[in-house]
Amino acid sequence: MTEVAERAEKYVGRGVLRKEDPELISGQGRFIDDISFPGMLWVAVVRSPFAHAKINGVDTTRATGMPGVVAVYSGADLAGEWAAGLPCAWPVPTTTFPEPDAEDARMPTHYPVAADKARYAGDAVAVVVADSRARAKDALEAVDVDYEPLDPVLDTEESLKEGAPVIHDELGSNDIYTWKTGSAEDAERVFADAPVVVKERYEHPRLIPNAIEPRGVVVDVGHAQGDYTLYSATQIPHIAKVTLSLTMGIAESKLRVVAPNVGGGFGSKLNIYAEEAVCLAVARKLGAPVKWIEERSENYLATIHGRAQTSDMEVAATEEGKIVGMRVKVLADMGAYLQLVTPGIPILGAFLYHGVYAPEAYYFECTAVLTNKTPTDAYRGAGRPEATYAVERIMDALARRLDKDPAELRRLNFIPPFDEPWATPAGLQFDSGDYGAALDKALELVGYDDLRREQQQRRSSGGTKQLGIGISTYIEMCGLAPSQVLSALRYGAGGWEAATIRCKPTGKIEVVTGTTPHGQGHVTSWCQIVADELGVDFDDIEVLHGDTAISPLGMDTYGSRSLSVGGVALHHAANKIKDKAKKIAAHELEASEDDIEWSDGKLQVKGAPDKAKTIPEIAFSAWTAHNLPEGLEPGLDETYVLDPPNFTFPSGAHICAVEVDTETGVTEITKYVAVDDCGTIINTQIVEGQVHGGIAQGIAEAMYEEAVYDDNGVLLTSHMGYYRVPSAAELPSFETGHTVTPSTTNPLGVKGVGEAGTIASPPAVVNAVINALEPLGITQLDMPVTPERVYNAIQDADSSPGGAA
Ligand code: MCN
Repeated sequence: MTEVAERAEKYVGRGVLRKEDPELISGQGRFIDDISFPGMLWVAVVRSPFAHAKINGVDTTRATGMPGVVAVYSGADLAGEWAAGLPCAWPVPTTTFPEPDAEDARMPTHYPVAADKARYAGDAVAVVVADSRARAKDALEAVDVDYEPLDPVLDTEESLKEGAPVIHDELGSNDIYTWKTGSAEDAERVFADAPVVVKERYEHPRLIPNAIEPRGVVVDVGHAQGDYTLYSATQIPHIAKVTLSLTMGIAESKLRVVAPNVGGGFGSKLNIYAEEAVCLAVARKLGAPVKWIEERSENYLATIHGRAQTSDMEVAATEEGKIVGMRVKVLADMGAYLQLVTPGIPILGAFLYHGVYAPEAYYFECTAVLTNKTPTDAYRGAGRPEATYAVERIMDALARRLDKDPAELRRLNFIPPFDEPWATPAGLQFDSGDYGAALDKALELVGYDDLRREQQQRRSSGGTKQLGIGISTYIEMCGLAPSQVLSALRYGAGGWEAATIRCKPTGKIEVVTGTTPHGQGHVTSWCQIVADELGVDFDDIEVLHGDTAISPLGMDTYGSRSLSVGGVALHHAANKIKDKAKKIAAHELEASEDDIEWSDGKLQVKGAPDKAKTIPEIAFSAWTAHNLPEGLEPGLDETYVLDPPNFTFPSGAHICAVEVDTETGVTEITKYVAVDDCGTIINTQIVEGQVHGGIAQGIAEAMYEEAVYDDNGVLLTSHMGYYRVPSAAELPSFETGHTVTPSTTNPLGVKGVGEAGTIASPPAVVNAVINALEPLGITQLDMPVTPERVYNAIQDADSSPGGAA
């Protein structure tokens, strides 16, 4: 087990208030729409109203003549601007992991503006450039696109059938890959012999990410010709710089990418979008700064969607409920194009469909398929909510089948507590865990026994408000890193992260991080780590990020990786600072290096506390360089680039209690308890906020949200009036608790927390609703469990042969 670093613990572990907030809550933040340049032009995008249509021609004459319009470009006009299509960095091959691949991934080219065919309603087909936003928008309707509508294919199973409309002609069919892991044969054997087998199909609805700030892009043209600064509401300025250089044929040295304040992303801004390339192309063509700001309804069409997977999940068990096998077949809707990591999303769940249990046989298979809908990609949790939902739903189904208490069934099957890496049936090494401890704590917090008693009373009284209790004991895999493992999964980038600490002669500390926070509070957390590690004042530390000119090295923020990779890199950089500072302290204090120790935030001669140097004192000496040890470089700046040895595996237990009105189908959450284990906690308040936000998003998924299309592939839930994003008023108070099993992967013992709530909560809610309705014979409901869906299920159950009527 890695030793957890010893620290003074002055800031770490406390709920220090976020340094970021005064600026943000007093309107001083600088978001993308706050950025403008003299002579700036506005870009607006013409989007296809058809889900699938041939483009026979684009007549720009009328639009070009409109007031203020500077240029109008069709896809064909811009074709010469692209050195390559938009990037897809995760070409998951058709293979059985971890064997070498048999066939390469089938990757359609995705040009930023479609020239031949529109492939989803919302696909960019032309671009207007004008001297104001309003004039650019006005001219959109004057662009005459000659569409020839084609039959769309909207359903994944239909899309795989022989004779289905082909979305990308060059591929010849719509299947992208079938990727497998585990042993189908072992699973077959175990399932054939098992006395109890439960199989269910779970539909994971297509979701629309709703960051407070939609996307936006500003491109400034530099003084030197061919020199561009791209400001984008993005989570990934570093990845954008590399990939957009390739798409645009711009040398990396000529492209600076800045993510200013970003109003949330939730994975949807972990992408490279058409509009980023379009704005660069227009700025290059016209030699002027340009700006594009996404409208909310555009956001619904043209920003990636999430989830959209069907899982056929099976569990095999003994009569006593001991699980012996788990297998799942997933059908994943990629949408019309492969965005940055679209194909890889189901693979992020592939290793977790057995949850916190240890079946002897495990098999996962996923087929990824194109449809004429908005592309899907990473949305908070990305693959892991799908896995968790399936395994935690089937645990309840198994409990029902065996007439066992769902908490007891889980306890019977937990992987026992461990603090050494544990080899999973799916081929990973979980870092550490104590799943029973989290469940016990959650059961106690929620008052499980009392709730079950109340449930029995309500059931016997036959009232119309039935109580349901739902449990979710989840595990997730985050801290996306070890580059070698990512490479085995065919991920197209590394998983390392960089941190630089500069100790300035003034006593101030500059931290440069390669992570790109957009709501996660890295500035505060990173200051806590550095303040404790270097014994410096929290307020003397400044954290710089989100600008490739200032922070050239980085892999950005997603996959709840920032603390366990970027924060740990910072810890290592601080150690490098201390190592160098020790040499200078020893020299100045005329002691041997071996006699210098780090104590109470200072470097001091062992046993002589009055003979000590602080980091700011040494930083000044290192800057003047008047009296440094022979051969030592001046300055006290260090960089550490970390590629950790493993992912981290946060876990926990969430329990939801609901009251379902059997006359109306309305569900009210009466209690929600979350016990999360994210290893050592740096900032208790930030963790609390992350968990709260995550649970809110998971409840939204379970009860409210779903992207719905009509038969022609037109998005019906096209704005917030139709797509129901719950507000605080619809959500209960959450009761939270923690267990701490430090990660064995990193010296801080930390695991990620940014997605935990979203991953854990949907099965807790749906299990609770089904549990409430069990006496009516209802054992299956898909998300979202809206009043209408619940009401209809009750009506169907009433009229069925075994129904209550
Ligand atoms: N933290 C901590 N102790 C821990 C774990 C985390 O104090 N043991 C703190 C970290 O220091 C950091 C925050 O919690 O300040 C989140 O850390 P981490 O779990 O490493 O996640 P990331 O910073 O990498 O954030 C990414 C994650 C993802 S993948 C999505 S999606 C998401 C999320 O964070 N999108 C968000 N949280 C979001 N929060 C906001 N406000 N907006 C988004 O778009």
